[in-house]
Amino acid sequence: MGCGATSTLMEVDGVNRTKSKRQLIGRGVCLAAGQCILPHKAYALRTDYVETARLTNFSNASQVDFLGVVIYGQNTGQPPDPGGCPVIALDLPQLNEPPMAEVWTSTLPVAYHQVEGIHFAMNDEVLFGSLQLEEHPDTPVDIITYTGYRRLLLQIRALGYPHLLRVWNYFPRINLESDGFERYQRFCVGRHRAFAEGLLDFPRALPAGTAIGTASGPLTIYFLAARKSAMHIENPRQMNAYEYPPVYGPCSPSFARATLKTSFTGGPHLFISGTASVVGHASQHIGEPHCQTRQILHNLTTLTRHTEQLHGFTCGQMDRQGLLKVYIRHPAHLSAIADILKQELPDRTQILYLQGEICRRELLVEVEGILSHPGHDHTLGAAALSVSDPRPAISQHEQPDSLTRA
Ligand code: 3EB
Repeated sequence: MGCGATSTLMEVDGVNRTKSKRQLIGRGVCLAAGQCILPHKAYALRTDYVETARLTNFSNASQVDFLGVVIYGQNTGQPPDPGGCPVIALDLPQLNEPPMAEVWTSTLPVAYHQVEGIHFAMNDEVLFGSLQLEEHPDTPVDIITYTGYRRLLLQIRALGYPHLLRVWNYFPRINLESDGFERYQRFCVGRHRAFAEGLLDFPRALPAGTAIGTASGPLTIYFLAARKSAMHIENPRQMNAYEYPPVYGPCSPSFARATLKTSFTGGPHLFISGTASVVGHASQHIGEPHCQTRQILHNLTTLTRHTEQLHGFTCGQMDRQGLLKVYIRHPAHLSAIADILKQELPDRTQILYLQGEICRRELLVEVEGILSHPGHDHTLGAAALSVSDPRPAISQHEQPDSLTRA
C-alpha cells in the first residue's frame, strides 16, 4: 500500500516534507481493482472503514492523499507500507468480519513529516499524527505519558496546528494495579500534567478522547489537530470527566465528551469520545452488558441532541456518515451488544467491533463515533444515533455511499 501517490521531496517552512503529486492527477482514490473513493468535492478529512484485504493493493495511482491508516489485531500480516503516512497497528482483535482498517484521507494536498518519534500528515486545515511510547520497567507509565504528551503538544504548536480535536490512547494491562494505582490512573496523571502545562485554554479546550487497553504493544497515541479552533462539548447526563471526584484516581481524566468541527472544507464533523455506561460519574449496570449498551445509547442520544441544540445543527437526511467503534471487554458479549445496536441504530451506521479493555474494570463496553455529513455545511448526521429513529437493521459491513465499485 502506498499512502498518497508518487512522492517527491519539497521544502516547506524549512521542514523537509514528502509531498505527493496527487493534485496533478485529479480526484478519487482506488483502494484496489474495482473499488474507488470518488469524492464529489474537496474535503479536508474523511474517515472510512476499508477491508484490510483491499489495503494491500492500495494503488500507486492513488489520487486522494492518505492522512493515516489504523489496523487492528495481531493477524494483520505484513503491515502496509506506510509510504510516508502514519500507520497505527493496535492489538485489539476485531470481533466482526471482514477485517477492516480505519483509513483517513484528504483531497487537499498532504505533507508528511516526522520529528521526535512523532509521525505527522497534514494539509491546510488538519494534522493527523501518531506516536508510540515504549515502556521501561523502571519508568512508571505516568512519566512516559507525560513526556510523550509534552512532545506532542510542543510539536503541534510548532507546526501550526495548536488546536487538539481528538486523541486516541491505547496501552496494555490498563486495569493492572501496581503500587496502589491502576495503570490507567497513572496514565491520567501524566496526561493531566502535560495538558495542564501545555494545552492552551485548559481544561475548556480538552480534546475528545478514548483510552482503551490493548492485548499487547507500546503505549500508542494517535490524534487530530487543527489550525483553527473547534467546539468542545460535554454531556448533560454525565459529569465532565475532568471534574470527576478523586475516588477514580489522583488526577481526573483529561477529555471532553465530544468535539465539533464545523469549519473543515467538505463538511462538519462531530468527534464523539469513548462513551460508557456512566451517568453522573458513576458506572451503571455492573455485570450487565445488555443494560450497559442501552445506557450508552441513551448517553449518545443526549449528547447529539445537546450538540444540535447548542449549535443549531439540523439532522439532515441520508448521505451523512456515521462511523462507530465498539470496544468489548469479553468477546462472549458480542452478540448481545451487537443485537441492540442493530435494532436501535440506522442501517447506514458502520460499526467496528473490537476486543479491548475499558478503563474501569466494571465497564464491559464502550462506544465512540464520528458523525459527518460529507458535502454539506452546517448539517450533521446527529440523528444517526437517535434511538427513537425507527429504521431497521444495521449493516456492519456496508461500504459508505461513495465507496463504489467501478
Ligand atoms: C468515562 O466516561 C469512561 O480517559 O480518555 C472514556 C473516554 C473513558 C475516554 C479517557 C475514558 C477516556 O469516564 C472512560
